Amino acid sequence: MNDLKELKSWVNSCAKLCQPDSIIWIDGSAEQKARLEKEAVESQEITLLNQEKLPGCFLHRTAINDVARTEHLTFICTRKKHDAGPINNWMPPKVAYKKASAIFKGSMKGRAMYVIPFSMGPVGSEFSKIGVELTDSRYVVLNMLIMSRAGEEVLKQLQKTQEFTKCLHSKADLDINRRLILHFPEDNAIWSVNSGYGGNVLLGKKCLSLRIAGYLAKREGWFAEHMLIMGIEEPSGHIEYIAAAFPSACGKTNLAMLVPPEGLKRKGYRIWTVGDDIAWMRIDSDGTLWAINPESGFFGVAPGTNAKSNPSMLATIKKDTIFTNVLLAPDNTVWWEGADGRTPESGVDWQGRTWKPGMTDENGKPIKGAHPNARFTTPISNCPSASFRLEQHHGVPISAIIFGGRRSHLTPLVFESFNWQHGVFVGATMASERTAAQVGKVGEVRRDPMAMLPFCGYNMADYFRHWLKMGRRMLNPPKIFHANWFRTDEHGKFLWPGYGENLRILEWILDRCNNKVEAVDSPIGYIPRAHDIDMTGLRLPARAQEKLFTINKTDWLEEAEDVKKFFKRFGKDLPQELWKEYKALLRRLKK
Ligand code: GTP
Ligand code: SPV
Ligand code: MN
Repeated sequence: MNDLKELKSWVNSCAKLCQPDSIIWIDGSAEQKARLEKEAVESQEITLLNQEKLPGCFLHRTAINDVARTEHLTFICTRKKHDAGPINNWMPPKVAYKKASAIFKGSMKGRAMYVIPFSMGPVGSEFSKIGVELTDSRYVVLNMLIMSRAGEEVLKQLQKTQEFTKCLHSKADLDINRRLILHFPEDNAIWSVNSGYGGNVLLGKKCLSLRIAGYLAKREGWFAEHMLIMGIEEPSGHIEYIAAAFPSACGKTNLAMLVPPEGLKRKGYRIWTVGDDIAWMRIDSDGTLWAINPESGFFGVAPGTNAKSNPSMLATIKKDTIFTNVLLAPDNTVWWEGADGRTPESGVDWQGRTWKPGMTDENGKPIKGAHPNARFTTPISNCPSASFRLEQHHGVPISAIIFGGRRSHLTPLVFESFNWQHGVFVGATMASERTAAQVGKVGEVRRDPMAMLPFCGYNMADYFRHWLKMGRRMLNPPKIFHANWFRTDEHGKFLWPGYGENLRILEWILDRCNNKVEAVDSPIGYIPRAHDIDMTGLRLPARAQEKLFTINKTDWLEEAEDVKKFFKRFGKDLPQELWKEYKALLRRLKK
């Protein structure tokens, strides 16, 4: 049997660079986890919450300039710049290693280095990939134990497969000026330093499962996507699965565990949550697309999570959960803006300061108790709607793919693409208003193809080509749709109630997949006939439904101009098929 020589020698070389006091291998046992929790409480990395009300729960606060992904400090390091493409930040590997080595040097002094062997996907599944993360943060270890399958069983599997992604992380001194999130797809490696925030440091998540996995997926002929996966069960017991790509903080988690609205209860649907953030999808021998969620936990947005918006998540986070950057209430529980019940009379805010409701800053703006990108890390197995197929190596078959963004104007509630190629165009031309999930100006519309703008580990023109090619390989490709839950009226109010009510739209989508309803032709795709969306029990304000489906040709022509500018950034690399679709759209809009 192989003795994991390569792994051990890599661990040693990293230890030589980072100079930790000790090296601790994470075995995945309950005893070791309890010990780490105890140590992390003692070192004040985390705070023990009210164990009566929140058993197994902890609070963590990040540094105040380390609360979201830092896309401007995230790099794809390929030998050729062209391979990273025009969208990614790029650094030559040699330069990157040299620069980062200087920062990693001695960065773990006085701390332990933890070695976390983890599997993305069920251990041993065809889909799965193994990574090993080295980190000096107990918070990272505790999060990785929730988000991935980690420990000894993974090492056993590694002895068989040999292949793993080398993930090196050090919080160093959390200095934003020396923060780097580096990806080396050609070396199957990730280096992250000077951050302690989620997507920057839980390297199995966006770094491995999207940027590195995407690169592998292109080479090996599969998909690694920023998508939720959910099952919709009809009373007959038949379950249809869908995958949906919405940008960060645009509703994946909420949709993945929706609760059917009152008016549709009579139909007896049941929702099964497979995943809320990442989908790995393969074409099976039956010619259809099958998907797994490589993660085993949710890293969900806290603000706005309440009994109405997401009751399943509320049930999930009652135990075994790590809360990050939320408000600490006087009874040692947690609170955030948009939580249920009464606002606590006081508390400690996400920055560790005394907080009272109604406090304002020097500009008169309310001071928030929780950061807008405050999150919780919680095991999927706690979720009442967790799919019974989570551990199945085969995944679930996908009937529909939904792209979507946060657009207060322009895009209708839902439309369907004419075919796969047009669907790829719809995904490639997606745009969305920025949220608090990444550092930058909230609200600004930016193009975010397939919700992968910050997560594509190679040249995005090749990514589009890969999408087109995969479609040609499928006997039975999923139908592609576009949804927008966020359109507003002239007063800025949401036109659509969203959340559970979104099931009404999913129902139409599935009816379309099963050829049960006709649709109306429009310049941008097929849209529903008004009576085909079941509105039982839902009364929208006058004309809201009409406004939700308005397609304003002038606005769309303006949008097309922006698409053209975006496409031009790829030069001659952009697949001709997408230009063809672009021209066809213009023709339809001008007709
Ligand atoms: P990431 O974890 O960052 O990838 O985000 P996500 O796509 O999983 O987003 P999430 O479901 O956490 O939702 C983000 C925000 O959008 C929350 O504040 C939600 O309350 C809000 N939201 C989700 N679904 C809807 C919806 O259908 N309508 C409206 N108006 N808001 C929604
Ligand atoms: C996102 O930003 O899309 C997230 C959170 O899901 S993070 O893990 O930070 O990427
Ligand atoms: Mn996400």
